[in-house]
Amino acid sequence: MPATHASELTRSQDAELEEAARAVLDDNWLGNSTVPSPGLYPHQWSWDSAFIAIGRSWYDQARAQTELETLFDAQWLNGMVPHIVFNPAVPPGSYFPGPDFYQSHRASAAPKGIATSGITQPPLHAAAALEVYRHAADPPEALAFLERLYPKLVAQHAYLKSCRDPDRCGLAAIVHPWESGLDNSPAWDAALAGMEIPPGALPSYQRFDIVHADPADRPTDAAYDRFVYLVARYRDAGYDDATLLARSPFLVQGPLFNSIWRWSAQALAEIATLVGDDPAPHQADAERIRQAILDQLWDPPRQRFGTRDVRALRRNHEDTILAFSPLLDPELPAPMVAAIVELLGSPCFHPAEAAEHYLVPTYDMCSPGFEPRRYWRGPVWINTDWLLWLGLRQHGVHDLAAELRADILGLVCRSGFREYFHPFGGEGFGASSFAWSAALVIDVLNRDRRP
Ligand code: 2M8
Repeated sequence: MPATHASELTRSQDAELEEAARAVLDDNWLGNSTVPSPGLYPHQWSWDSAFIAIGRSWYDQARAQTELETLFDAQWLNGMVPHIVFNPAVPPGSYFPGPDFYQSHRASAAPKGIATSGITQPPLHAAAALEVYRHAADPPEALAFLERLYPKLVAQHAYLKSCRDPDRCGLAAIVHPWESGLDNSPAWDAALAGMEIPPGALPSYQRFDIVHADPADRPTDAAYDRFVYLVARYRDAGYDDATLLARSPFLVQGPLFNSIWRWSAQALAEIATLVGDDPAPHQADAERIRQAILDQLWDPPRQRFGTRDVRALRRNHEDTILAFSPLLDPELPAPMVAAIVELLGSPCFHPAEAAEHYLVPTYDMCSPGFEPRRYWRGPVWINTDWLLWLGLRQHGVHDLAAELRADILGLVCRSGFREYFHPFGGEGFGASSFAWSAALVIDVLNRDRRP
C-alpha cells in the first residue's frame, strides 16, 4: 500500500490502494456474503453488509447484490432485519453472543433454519440497494434485483414504523446499544447507568472479543454485563416487540439511526418509482422522520443534535459523532448545518493543526471521558467519516469534506484497513482486514472519479 500522504496520491497509487481494498473484500467473501473480519467478526453483520455492497457496487455488481439478498433471506416475518446472520460453519466459541445465546428459534417471527440475532441495526439497506443500481454495469439485472428486494425493504421500514416508535413521534427507538452500530459510545452511558441488573439475572458468559483484540480497546466488562443482560431479557420474552417497548429498560432515539432511516426512506421512494410502485408513502415517511429529527433531537439551547432517552424522557448531553449525522439530510436547515460545522471545526472535534491528526474523533476530545483507543469513545472510524464526508459534500462544505477525504485515505495508507484509528498519529486498532474500511475507501476513490 502506498505510504505517501493521501492528498498527494498519484493515479497509480490510487489504483494500488483500490487493489489492496478489493483484496480485503475478496479474502473476506464467503460465497454469499462478506465477514467484517475473519477473526473478531466471523458472521454476517447487517449494516456492515450495506457498506460493503456500496463499495463493491463500483466494480462487482453480482456480489454487491448477493450480499444484500443473503442478508434479507434472514429477514424475520415481522420485517425485522437481524443485526447478525450466523454462519453455521463457524465453530462454537468463535464469537459471543453466538447462536446458542440468542436462540432466535424461540421467536415465532424468526426465519426457519437460519440462526440470527434478535435485534436490528441502522437501516442503511435501501440506500445501499439504490447505489448498487446506480453503479450497475448491467442495468436490467440491477432493476430485477431491485424488484426482488423492494417488498423486503418495504417490510423492514414498516417494522420500524409500527414496532419501534413507542410514542408515535416519527422516530425509531433502539432497544440495545448494539442496535446503534456505535455500541460503546458515551451517548448510551446515562441510559445504561440507570439500569439495575437484579441479583442472579445475569447469565454467566465468556467473552471472545478480547481474545482477538486488546481488552484496553474494547468495551469494559461492566458494559458487556449490561449488553448481555439486555439480550437475555429480550430472548426470554420471545423477542416480542410489544413487551420490548413496554418494559425494555433501554429505549433510546438517536440521530444516526434515524438519519439513516430517513435517507433509506427517500431511497425507497426512488426505488418504488423504478419498480413501478407509488413513491408517495415513502416520501411521506421520509418527511415524517425528517421533521421528527428536527423536533425531537435538536436541542435549541445547546444548538446540537443528540439522543433522547424515551424511558427517562431526557436528552443526553454528551457530544459524540452522532451529533453530525443529520447532515445526511439534503434539506437540513442552514442554521443547523452551520452549527454542526462549527462544532466539527472546534477544538472538541478538530485537533490543532500542529499535531499529526486525523478527523473525526468519535467523542468530544475536551471531555474527561475521551479515550482515543477505546471502542467508539474517541477513535476515528472510516464508516462515520464516510457518512460525514457525504453529508458535508451535499451541503457544499468542500474544505472540510476534502480534509475528511484525505484523512480517510491517509489512515489506511498509514495503518492498513484496520477497524479504527488513533485520532493523533493514526495508529490502527481492532480487527485487521476490516471489510467496511476497505469498501468505503473504494467508494471514496470512485465517487470522485465518476461523480
Ligand atoms: C461491532 O459490534 C459488535 C456487536 O454487534 C461487537 O462489538 O461485537 C460494531 O462496531 C458494529 O457497528 C459492527 O456492525 C460490528 C461488526 O463490524 O462490530
